[in-house]
Amino acid sequence: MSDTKRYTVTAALPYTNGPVHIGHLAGVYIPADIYVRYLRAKEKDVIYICGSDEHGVPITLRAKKEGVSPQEIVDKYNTIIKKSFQDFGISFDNYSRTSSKIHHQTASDFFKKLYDNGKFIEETSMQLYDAEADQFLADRFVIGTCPKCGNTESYGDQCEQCGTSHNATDLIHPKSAITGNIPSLKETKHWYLPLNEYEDWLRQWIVEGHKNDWKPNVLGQVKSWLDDGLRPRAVTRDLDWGIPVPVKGAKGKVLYVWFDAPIGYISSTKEWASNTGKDWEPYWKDKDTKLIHFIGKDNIVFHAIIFPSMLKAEGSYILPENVPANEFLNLEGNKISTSKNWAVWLHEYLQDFPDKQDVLRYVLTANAPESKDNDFTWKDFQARNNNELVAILGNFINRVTVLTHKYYNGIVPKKGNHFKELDKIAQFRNQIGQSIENFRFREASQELMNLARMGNVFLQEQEPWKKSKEDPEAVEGIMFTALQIAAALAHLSEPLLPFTAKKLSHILNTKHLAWDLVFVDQNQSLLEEGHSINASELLFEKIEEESIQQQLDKLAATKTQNKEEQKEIAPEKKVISFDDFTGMDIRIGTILEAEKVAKTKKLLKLLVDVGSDKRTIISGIAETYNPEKIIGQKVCVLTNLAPRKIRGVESQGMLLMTETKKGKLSFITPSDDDIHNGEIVN
Ligand code: B3M
Ligand code: ZN
Repeated sequence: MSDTKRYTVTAALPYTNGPVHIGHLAGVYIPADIYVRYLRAKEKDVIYICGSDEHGVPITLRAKKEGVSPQEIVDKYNTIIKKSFQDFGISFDNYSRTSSKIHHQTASDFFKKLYDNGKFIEETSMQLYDAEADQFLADRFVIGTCPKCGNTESYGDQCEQCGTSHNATDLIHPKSAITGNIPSLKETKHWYLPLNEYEDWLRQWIVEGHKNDWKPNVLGQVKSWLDDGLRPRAVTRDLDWGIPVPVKGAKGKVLYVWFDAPIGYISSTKEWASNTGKDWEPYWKDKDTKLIHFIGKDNIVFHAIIFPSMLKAEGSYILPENVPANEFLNLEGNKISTSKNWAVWLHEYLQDFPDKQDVLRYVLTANAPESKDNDFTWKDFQARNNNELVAILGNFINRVTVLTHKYYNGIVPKKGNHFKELDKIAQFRNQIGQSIENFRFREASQELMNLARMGNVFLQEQEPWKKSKEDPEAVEGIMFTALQIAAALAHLSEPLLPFTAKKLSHILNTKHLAWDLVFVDQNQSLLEEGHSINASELLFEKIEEESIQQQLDKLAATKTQNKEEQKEIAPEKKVISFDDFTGMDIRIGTILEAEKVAKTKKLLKLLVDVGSDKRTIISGIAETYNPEKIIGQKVCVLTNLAPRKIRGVESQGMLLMTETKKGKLSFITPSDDDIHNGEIVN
């Protein structure tokens, strides 16, 4: 750390498809903020870069859902996100937007340079297409089974369950997220980054070069992708929301969001430089600069594999020094979900607890998902506040300041005896610093708390309140020491608890001190004899049952609402015998032909191959499925249902379907492709 000239620290650009929640904070923005605040205290040249990620399918989908334009969506959430970060004290040097002009220009130029230098493969191929929506299906527009882990809700570009990044055509049983249709294939041209050509280099750089300093969860993922082998990845899309592909013959095409978004770090740096009159280039091109990306675990592949390959292909940039990714935070035992509103939203937290930024910071740091997924509970939030912030840190400061006013009218007394606790201040400083440098923020938060604990134990052992009459000189030395510990807490808490540090500095009437100067020895004190402190104030207050209950009630209401939105579970039917069941002949079939039944809304006439024969079945699925889309669909058929005439046509069986509350139907299909027509379901 000592000889590093400069740091460029980035935090993942949040998608502007919703507000920021505690999962984002714990995973990315708080750890990055602690890290840069620490570097600033170390008087390093550091910039903290972020901005809104305003392209990509998540934005388009949200716009469709709310019935407004993508621009309206990004404007709305960019404003909410930016303000909540500010109010929460996340100290970005620059917060930009990927819809900005400077970003469009930077991303365009980047693509153009790679294109001109022959770094892409141009290829026309068959891609998933939703005819009804008139839309190619990539990324989050398509959902299907992950070829690697079997998760049935994988996106086209990435499976959130196993983290694998893939091409949309790799999905098993793909389905359009827009219409629910089974996609067809249509030809289209795209530009691909041949990741396979970077495989050896990546292995060398990461697996060999960073085996000791990258977090095990990051290295593990990277190794597994490299072992599976990398393939060319399309970096363009057929969409109308995004940055137009800046080459001939690319009308209607935009850059893939994961191509443009990380370039957003560069454009945000450029914006910062032009606002501050600085030069952006050393922050991205000087090899004495350390580039550090703070991200969540679902972003690892993009920051450890794809973006570095892009930077390498471009040629003039430095590579990330580290990619400290966190795991996920759950909320009260369930996965945080924007669409299910299962989250603690930052802007709402700030409304409910307007002066408690540091409480949330502390709880999310002390319980950060650094090496495994973790759970946030409101009970734990309350306990950490009441038992640690109030009872340990707040209590120590309160005792010191109240006694200083009582005994000395707020004036720092003489030093007197040199207590060993004074020497520990520098040790604590070093330990907290080491933990932060190693991205162990939980540990740092506990060491800070241990420093306050040491202060409490010291006072408890020395009992100045018992000696104030008979040994005033000893009490001076004790209080002097306690005041130094309090001042050390004011300085060393700044990265972790910036609001508290500010308040405490005000109470102690002391100014910011560089990190390395936080120590006490024979020649230096943090608060000199004769220095006067300000009136004592409480740093933290107890959080009562009532406000915790309010938060729990809010979550309970969300749960109830989500349940109501799902279909109520139908009551169980009456018991049948085993023979009743085996009497039903259910088998696998494939739809060969489908056409609408004239003058009906719901009915399709199907020809289904059930192995033994091909038969006509009339099925009420026309409101969910277009006839041309379901040719080739595998289905389950009840084949021995007595034939019935429907609209003049004999129906010789029934398709098994499930239906959502909203009336959307879905076929029951075998999960393996090598199940053949005629095979029995039992
Ligand atoms: N917008 C964050 C996400 O997955 C994504 C990060 C971009 S960082 C360049 O929500
Ligand atoms: Zn998967």
